[in-house]
Amino acid sequence: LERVRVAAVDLGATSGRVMSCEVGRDRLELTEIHRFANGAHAGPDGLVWQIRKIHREVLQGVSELADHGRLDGIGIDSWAVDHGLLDAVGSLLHDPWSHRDSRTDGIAERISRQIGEDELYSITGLQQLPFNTVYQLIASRESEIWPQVDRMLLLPDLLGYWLTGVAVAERTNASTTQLYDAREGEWSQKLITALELPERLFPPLVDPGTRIGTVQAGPQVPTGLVGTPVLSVASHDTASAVVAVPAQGTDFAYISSGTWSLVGVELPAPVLTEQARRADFTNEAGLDDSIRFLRNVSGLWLLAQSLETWRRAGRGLPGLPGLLAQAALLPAWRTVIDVEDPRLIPPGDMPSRIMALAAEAGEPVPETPVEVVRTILDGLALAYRRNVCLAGDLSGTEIGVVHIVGGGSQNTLLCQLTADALGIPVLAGPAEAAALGNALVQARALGVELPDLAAMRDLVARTHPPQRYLPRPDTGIDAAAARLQLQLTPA
Ligand code: LFR
Repeated sequence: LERVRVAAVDLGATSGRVMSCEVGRDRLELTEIHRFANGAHAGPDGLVWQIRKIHREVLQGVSELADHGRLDGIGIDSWAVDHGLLDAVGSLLHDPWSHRDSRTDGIAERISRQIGEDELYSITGLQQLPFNTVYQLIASRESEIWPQVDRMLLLPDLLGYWLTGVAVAERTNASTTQLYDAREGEWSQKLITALELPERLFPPLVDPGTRIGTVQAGPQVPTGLVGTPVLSVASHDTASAVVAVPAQGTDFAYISSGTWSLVGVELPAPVLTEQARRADFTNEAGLDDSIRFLRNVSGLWLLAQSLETWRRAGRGLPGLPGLLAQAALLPAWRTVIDVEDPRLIPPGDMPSRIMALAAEAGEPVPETPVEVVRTILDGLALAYRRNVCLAGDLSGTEIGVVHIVGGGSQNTLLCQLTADALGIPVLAGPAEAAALGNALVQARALGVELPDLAAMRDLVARTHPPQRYLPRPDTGIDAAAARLQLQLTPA
């Protein structure tokens, strides 16, 4: 096929979307078909995703797309780590828990002591996030559903299973579980055995671009969809976003900026050194055996939760664009906080937590909403600087330019502050990089001539040229970065 029309289903923690994408050698056109709000729901036993509702929304969007023309394939990507637990006949036993739930508190420490931090890192090469799939599975072992659990499916694989009846584990997302051997590219039998997890939990791995099956008839499935091919994509949203970074050359770092920010570089092989472990960098699988060497450093979640807090308190504020416009007028780096502090992970009153962090660090406490917004953006830009520099140093990569993709690429203040903080150009966009990366991988699998990542990126750059931000001089960045460093290395 020279030109295809595919459904790119991109599920984010705050919104899900079904996009139609036409892809050819010189064409990459994205149209939003259906968008719906998403968010974790506080259930009786924790924060969960209403996955059946998500499934319905996906079906609605995809069938709308199928009603209006040929549909060559469906691909699904979502945030990583979270998963459904199925029994032996394939029924979902519980709504998937959210990684922001507190049930994993303390588990990472326990498992690290049992296995050894070095050993864990030398196998998986993963950042120690408290919510990694492995820690969630250990938490689930204590729940009453555990005796019935037969299989674990990451969210895009679960939705793919519901569409096709075929259960697989797509590689890029499997690599975020901390049960995947980064060097071997296989589930880590060693860890699975050491943790006494049943082997049957883990489905066979597939690469992005594998045809999983076709849509099967079912009570909720519109007949027009039956028979449509379902393809695996780089189903970790970050992996799909990295595919669509419009980079030319290899001297670039990327920031996939959404609910979370993922900051790093692309490498041919994992970096599993002691320094990388201490810096807590992750080695996740990317397209075509590439490695995403990056750190998860919080993100627009901080803004979203702040807005939510102010809305609930009934504060009559201008919308986000208004707040950002006012925040842009404030001096840079007046308050420096560490946005990676784990206390900012759970949902809740983010402005108060941010004020408390500032007070604790001896920084001026932001008082108005505009000041809080500015503190968040300044903090994100500083975290971006720190982690881009670390990614370069730890991997021996010379970085000349930083690409910001995802929703954060539309935040002009954040992009400008990032350029200022790093002292190198920032290229911003596309905002819908994950959906584009999803569609590109499907297109290649369906026969469009896009031999490698370079060809895919070139097509993105030609069709979605990024916006350029140049660093402004004399913003006082070095002093601010030194204050952050002080907070990160307590005496
Ligand atoms: C981004 C993301 C990150 C992952 C976090 C939790 O949407 O997928 O890469 O660390 O969500 O799954």
